[in-house]
Amino acid sequence: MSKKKLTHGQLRRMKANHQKRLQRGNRTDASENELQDSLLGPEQEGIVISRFGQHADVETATGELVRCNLRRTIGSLVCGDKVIVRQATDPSSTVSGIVEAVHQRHSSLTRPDLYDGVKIVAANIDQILIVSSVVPAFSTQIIDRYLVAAEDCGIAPVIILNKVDLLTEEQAPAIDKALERYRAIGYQVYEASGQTLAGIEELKHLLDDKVSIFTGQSGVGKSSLINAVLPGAKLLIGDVSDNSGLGQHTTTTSKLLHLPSGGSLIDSPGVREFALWHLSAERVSWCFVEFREYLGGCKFRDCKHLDDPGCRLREAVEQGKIAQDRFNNYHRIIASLDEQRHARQFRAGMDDV
Ligand SMILES: Nc1nc2c(ncn2[C@@H]2O[C@H](COP(=O)(O)OP(=O)(O)O)[C@@H](O)[C@H]2O)c(=O)[nH]1
Ligand SMILES: [Mg+2]
Ligand SMILES: [Zn+2]
Repeated sequence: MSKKKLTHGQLRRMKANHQKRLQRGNRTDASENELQDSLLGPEQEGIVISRFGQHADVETATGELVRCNLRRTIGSLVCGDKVIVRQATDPSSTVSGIVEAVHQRHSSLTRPDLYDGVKIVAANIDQILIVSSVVPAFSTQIIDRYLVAAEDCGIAPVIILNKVDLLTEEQAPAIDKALERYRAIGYQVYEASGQTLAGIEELKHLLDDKVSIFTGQSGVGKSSLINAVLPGAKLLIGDVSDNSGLGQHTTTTSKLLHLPSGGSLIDSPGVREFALWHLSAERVSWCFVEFREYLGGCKFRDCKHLDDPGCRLREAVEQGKIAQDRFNNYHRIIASLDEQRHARQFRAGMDDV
């Protein structure tokens, strides 16, 4: 995104102008960009509903949808961003407005990018709903990866077990135990069915007045749940009966959807899978919330929490204070980071040729 080469001075000035715009609020100022300004209406508050190419669809405070260009001063703009927009007064212009400035984000959902470091996928999200199910198989390994990603972004995760209608008597005890472990470390857990609509009322309340995003493997029923809480959404529902076990990919760009109760949902293909390879082992251990009180207490500063002597984490596992399953998943993630980093270096090396 920030490919243009700017000097520090230019960047500073751009930032200062940007700040001025934000502070100015709704007042218009014709001294700057006079020509264009004469074709633009007053400044209005808005929210980015979707972002694509060089444009953004912005919903104004009065509920109008405006297709906007972006001022050059805007470094990054994503779905969920709160912005200041001005609508074009000339109805014949190709775009109907311009994004003047972006308000500071209270949270950013990010994913690592091979070339650009970390990429922001969506902004101002209050909670990440991690959807799991029994088809595809229930996996704490996958849930823990999503939990790490959510903790890293500082956005509250909530675990949802979908397709409870398919839960068999044999499966139920192990899954109940796993969910209980998550509750014990402070996470909210919901059970629902996008099919029978069990638990949907509770889910609706969870979404009240918040900006939420659904994440989880393909086929767990994210689209079905979104359709259940917001019938007008009409998201396409994939088919997991094919051999790959992967549902159809139906969404191509992130989109913000309003709920009748006042909350919003961001439907985003960018968060199907959270890659974690950009995180250090220390960061991953911190993202396991119940590990935090033991971190820094191991005998060796570079403790790998394996068979290192004096490992406080391992002691906590032995004393039953940390669940063995979570500890195993932690080590699996650490091992996968190394693998992914190697694969990535290899790929990056190939690209250089
Ligand atoms: N039995 C059952 N099937 C469901 C439920 N929710 C979704 N499905 C089915 O699971 C498949 C994948 O659902 P979809 O919403 O497309 O999953 P997504 O890939 O996570 O968006 C579809 O065939 C749905 O009909 C549920 O609660 N119970
Ligand atoms: Mg879907
Ligand atoms: Zn240790």
